[in-house]
Amino acid sequence: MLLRSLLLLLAIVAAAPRCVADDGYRLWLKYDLVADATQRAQFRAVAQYIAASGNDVVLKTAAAELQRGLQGLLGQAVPVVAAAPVGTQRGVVLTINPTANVFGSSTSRDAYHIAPQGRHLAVTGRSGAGVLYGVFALLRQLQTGQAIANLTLTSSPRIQYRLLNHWDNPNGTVERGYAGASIWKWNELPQRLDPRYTDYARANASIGLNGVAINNVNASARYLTPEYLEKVKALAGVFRPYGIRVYLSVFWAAPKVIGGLKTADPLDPQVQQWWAAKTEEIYRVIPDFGGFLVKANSEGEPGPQDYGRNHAEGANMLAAALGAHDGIVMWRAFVYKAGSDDRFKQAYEEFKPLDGKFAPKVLVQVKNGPIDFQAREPFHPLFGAMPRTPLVLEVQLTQEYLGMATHLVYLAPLFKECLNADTQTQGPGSTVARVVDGSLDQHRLSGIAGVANIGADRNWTGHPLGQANWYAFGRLAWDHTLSSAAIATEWTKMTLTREPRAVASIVDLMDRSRDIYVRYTTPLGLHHIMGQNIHYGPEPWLAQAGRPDWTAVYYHKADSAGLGFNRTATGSNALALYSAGVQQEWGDPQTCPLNYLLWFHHVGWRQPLPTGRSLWHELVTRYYTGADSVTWMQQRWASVQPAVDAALHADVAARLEIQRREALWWRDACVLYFQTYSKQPIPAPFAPPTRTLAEVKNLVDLYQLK
Ligand code: BDP
Repeated sequence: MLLRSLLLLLAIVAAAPRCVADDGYRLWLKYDLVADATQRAQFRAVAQYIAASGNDVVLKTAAAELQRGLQGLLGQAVPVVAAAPVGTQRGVVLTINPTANVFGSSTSRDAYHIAPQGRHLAVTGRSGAGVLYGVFALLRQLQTGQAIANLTLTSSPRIQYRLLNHWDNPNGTVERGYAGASIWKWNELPQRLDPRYTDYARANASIGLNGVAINNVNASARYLTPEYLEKVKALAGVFRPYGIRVYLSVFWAAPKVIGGLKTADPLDPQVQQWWAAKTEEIYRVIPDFGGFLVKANSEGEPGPQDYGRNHAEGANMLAAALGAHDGIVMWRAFVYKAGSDDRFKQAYEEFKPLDGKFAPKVLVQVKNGPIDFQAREPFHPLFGAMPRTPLVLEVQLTQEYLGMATHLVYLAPLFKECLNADTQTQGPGSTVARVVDGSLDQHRLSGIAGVANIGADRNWTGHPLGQANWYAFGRLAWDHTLSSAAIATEWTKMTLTREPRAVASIVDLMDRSRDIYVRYTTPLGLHHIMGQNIHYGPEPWLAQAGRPDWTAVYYHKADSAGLGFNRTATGSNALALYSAGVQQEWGDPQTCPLNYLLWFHHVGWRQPLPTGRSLWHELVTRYYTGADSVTWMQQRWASVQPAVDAALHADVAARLEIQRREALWWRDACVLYFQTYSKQPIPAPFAPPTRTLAEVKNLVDLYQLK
């Protein structure tokens, strides 16, 4: 009996498919065996060994990663040797050569060049990091099934500082983090280094990121204490072999809170001295420390304005504290004060006059749009308006206003929309991308920051497809000219499947997802009408909050005449912050892109739009077709089921079902609420919602835990 059960068990185990459920931990670095035997043989022929010499720690990482990747992809061990052996064997040769003439016009230390060299494939980097990026590029070729024998590839990043910003707190929570707790286990550091830190660093390096601000911009002063610096040092030690530097968000009033001073006035000599000494202390502990990220005089955080000083005086004081160290200050421009007629204008009004007043080590960090990471915003008017200051573009990977880790929203199209936007400040072609990469104003420094969507969840991002947003951010930080679809294709092939029809379907689904989200939540340029408490779900009727600019009615301005925020000269005139060309296009409701219409115009309900429909008709159409599109997304996802890991497929399918319900929730809430102003019926062929506004409001109140 026992024997029979045992045999039965064995038979079951043998019949089960070999692969285990994919829990998402390996991200896009799965290195599974290449299925096609011919291709595998071709790859093997080229990579019989890896040659790498020297003591550079990042070069060693590169060799180890290539070995690991080849072993998995080819299913056999590939030795790492100091020098290519004589004979006929072919291998991959990794070399650092700062003076080689192979990197094109780029001067970046991160540049790499891959090319056949005799019987070998040479990966040359200007630094160890360059080699590491080259190795990851090579592995990407293999993972996406492309030939490598004659591969010739030269690449260098367009942006110098490519950072993730973690909004992680010392107590293990993450501000607006939807993938579990923080990945940093402060209570265990520095003694225990979770292996996850290394995999995190690998993942970042694989997409070209080279910096990590590890703590929340709403910063605790605690990170600057000796006790915490030891912990930060331990993390820096894990990241260093991957070419990644650590940065800290600082609490402006730290000299008072942990320094015992009476003031944090940046012009006070004692305060200056405190920061200089603190900075020296940090560099003693972490010699390659990257620098400071600062949120000051914003949302209740202290700052130099508390002492009558401006942002430049604050930032420059920190820059002076950095002295000769190779560090920078990233000073955030996310500021808005209560009581202004239009929050849209405030960062511009505070920062534009300071252009040219910042010290050379300071970069000003600007969110992609003027309000706050909405599903769609026009580009921030500071881009192009501060030619004498390097501006860091800050985007959000964590989906604070985009359905958190429940809704499938691929963000590359959002990032690209901002990067490709033409500020026209120096004629056509003055894109945000060229402002940010420094090429428009010939800046020596350039930077881009993504607010991380990573947490302690096994699959890192909660939603399995959230990983694609992390991936896309890194790829665009390296090269903002890559297309969203190309990035989605790479990611899908490495992470989900290489079955061509499934890849095409998934990429299509991803590439349309952001537009669909906009349609069922905030079409035609509506913004900031979400549930206020947790920034989730609809709450367009919200009229009372801690501040007027935290309500929804402040932004949509619905009345019996129409809908939208008049930001033209007859309204708040925020449009005047843009260059003449942009003003001309966006200032006229006839030529303003429909996607931005209600950002800038109060439009009559019956006003005909270029689509041939009235505003009301168009609005309803978008809400309904947007919500319907989620069903299309579900169908698309269902169609790829055979090609994708079963557990992962089921997970995404379940989240899509929530998304479908919540799209209907958004649709009903918004059309029913705006209908109280438009006083018009839901046009055919759309069927009116089957629930009342009161019922939907009740649902929202429950959700917001009021
Ligand atoms: C908003 C978030 C808030 C952040 C703030 C910021 O709601 O939690 O602290 O931005 O960027 O999006 O500083």
